Amino acid sequence: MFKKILIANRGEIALRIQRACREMGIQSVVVYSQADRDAKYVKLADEAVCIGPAPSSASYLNMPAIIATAEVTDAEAVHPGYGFLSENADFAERVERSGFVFIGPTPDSIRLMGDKVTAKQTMIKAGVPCVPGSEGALPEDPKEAIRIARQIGYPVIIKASGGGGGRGMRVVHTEAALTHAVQTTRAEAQGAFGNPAVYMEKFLEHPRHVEIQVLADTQKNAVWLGERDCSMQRRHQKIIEEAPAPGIARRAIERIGDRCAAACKKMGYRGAGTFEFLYEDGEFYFIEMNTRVQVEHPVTEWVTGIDIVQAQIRVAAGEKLPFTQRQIQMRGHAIECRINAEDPYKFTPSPGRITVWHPPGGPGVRVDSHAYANYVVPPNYDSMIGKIIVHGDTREQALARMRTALSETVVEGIHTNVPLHRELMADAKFIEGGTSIHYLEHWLSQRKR
Ligand code: MV4
Repeated sequence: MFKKILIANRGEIALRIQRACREMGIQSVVVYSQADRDAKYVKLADEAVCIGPAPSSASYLNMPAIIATAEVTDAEAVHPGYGFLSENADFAERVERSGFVFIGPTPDSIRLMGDKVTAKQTMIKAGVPCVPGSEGALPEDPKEAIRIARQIGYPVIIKASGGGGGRGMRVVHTEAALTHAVQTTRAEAQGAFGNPAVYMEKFLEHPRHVEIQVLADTQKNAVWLGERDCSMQRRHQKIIEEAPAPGIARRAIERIGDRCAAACKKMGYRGAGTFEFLYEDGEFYFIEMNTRVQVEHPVTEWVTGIDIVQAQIRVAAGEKLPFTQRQIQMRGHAIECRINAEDPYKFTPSPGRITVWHPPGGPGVRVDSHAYANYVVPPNYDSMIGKIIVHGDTREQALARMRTALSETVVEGIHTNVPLHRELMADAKFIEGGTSIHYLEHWLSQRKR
């Protein structure tokens, strides 16, 4: 096992990774920007190195500074967390070329899944069901696009192969609008991703976002750890996630989970990963694969009892997965609320000093946060300051525990979305379960105040 790991991230996930290291008896080094000097994980770290000024481009995205820090501190491996460089194949490659272990998949896997056209082709070959659409990238000839769209049926969606996570997409409802939409998406894709390739899919109008967590080792073992329902989102930012997905038959989930694990084996995938699906009318359709640990990993940890961050570290060190699929049992129900420093009505960021900080506690409550009283939320990064995760024997118990947890939560000095979460935990449709990806935005447009 590694003696020392460098954590190339900030915020709650830096603290989460640090805790995993400590429990495993591994020393950790954190890198931080000038804006994060007073962060909790910096104070708690075995070693901390300032790598640059506040803008991420000069610090958390500064590859030479991060690799140089690994060198001077004698770290053996680099954990990238989520966001920042976590899905940057060139970074993974530079880490490995410099003689360190990248705690994540191989650069080739990251590249394969980062290109959405090759990702989809890989999944089709591996027997993972995908949204009907163009086989590969759309050809230049507009007549071809028209032919494919007729075959699929309108509405269709044009997506940039270099995009993902909601960037570079356009819905098309009529043939009259198709050629222009393809052209514009291509031009935008070239500008934003340096890759003009686009592809076409049938546009699903009211799907849920259901994802499968996987873990794979370097000995071709792969397992899936159940699903998460992440449909409660606004502008592609998830705010509530839960496991299991309410109202979906276990047989259907098992079938898709087994396909995901089989695909990992076929690809020679290593590490943690997430297969994102749209779920509509009883069917799953693969859209993208994420090759990192995700924000919402705790809900899976709680229903499976598996520490995903520790597992990432173990498989990166070459250890075999310590469990087989049969040994993985799902128990109870977990819900996560992301706490953001933002106006709960207008969603404008609300950085600044947290004057009062009372996180919740009690049975079945976990709080992953780097915040504390007097902590100053910097304006330079994502507004998420923590996550409240609850577990119960049933969804009803988990909901009750989340309501209690949110009622105990006090954050003063900045605005947070805690009031929004309180309202949603009392919403009849959310309580019923199974709302689509459009529910929150629709709900917000009808909301009083
Ligand atoms: C779609 C779709 C409907 N039909 N693809 C948005 C993020 C990116 N991961 C894929 N996305 C979508 N792809 C087809 N064929 C609707 C979305 C979508 C969405 C997906 C997941 C979570 C939230 C979403 C919000 C708007 C649109």
